[in-house]
Amino acid sequence: MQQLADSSELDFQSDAYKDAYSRINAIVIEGEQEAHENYLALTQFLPEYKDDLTRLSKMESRHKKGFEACGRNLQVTPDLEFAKSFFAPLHQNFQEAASQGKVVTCLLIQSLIIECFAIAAYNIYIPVADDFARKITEGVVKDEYTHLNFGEVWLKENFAASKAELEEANRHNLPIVWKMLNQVADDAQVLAMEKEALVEDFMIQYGEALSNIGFTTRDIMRMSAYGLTA
Ligand code: Y39
Ligand code: FE
Ligand code: FE
Ligand code: FE
Repeated sequence: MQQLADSSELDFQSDAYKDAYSRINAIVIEGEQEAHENYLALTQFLPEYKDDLTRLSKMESRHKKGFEACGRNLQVTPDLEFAKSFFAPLHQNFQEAASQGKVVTCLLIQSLIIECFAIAAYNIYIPVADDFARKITEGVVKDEYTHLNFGEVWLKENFAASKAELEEANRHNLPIVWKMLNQVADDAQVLAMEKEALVEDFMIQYGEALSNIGFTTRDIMRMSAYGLTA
């Protein structure tokens, strides 16, 4: 779906824009911080990929710094408390899986679900961003595709042994993503990011990822339907 909102109407300095940005910018900053921590946590389960995961983790720290600069550029103070509560359910599920050594669940949450969410959000944001944030976000989204790819490649190589855990983790975590999207829809709209476009881009990325890993179209349809009514 095309971005329908007219970005030429946006006033990046209006109170309404800055208020919505204080939450969306915080979500992105907190998300990048948690992504940094999540890739570091994964090194303990995948020691043979320690260098790769450390590199991904450092990229996430750079992303965080970039988005902090975007907030400063608009003189917006990010509402980090809101952002922590926004991510809490996914964060808790990741932590719980990590404490049980469930690497497949950790990869599904971070490298598939969160990366696809990030790619969708950044793709939809780029055409309606201010010039400063657009340049930063264009650089970041390229990295996010490589993070998604890391998860896809590992899960594809370990598909048979991972399939049941992936389906279970999808069932528990996909509904949370729809709730998160609903929570952020009004603020996203103020930034000229349409909820329908976010949902569509997420579904395309996530469906393609599941397909690359080895799921059939039938599996993907079934798995994608979880929590759509959330
Ligand atoms: O891997 C990453 O860098 C992901 C952590 C970043 C998450 C970004 C979450 C974006 C949601 C924004 C919602 C705006 C509508
Ligand atoms: Fe990132
Ligand atoms: Fe934490
Ligand atoms: Fe990432």
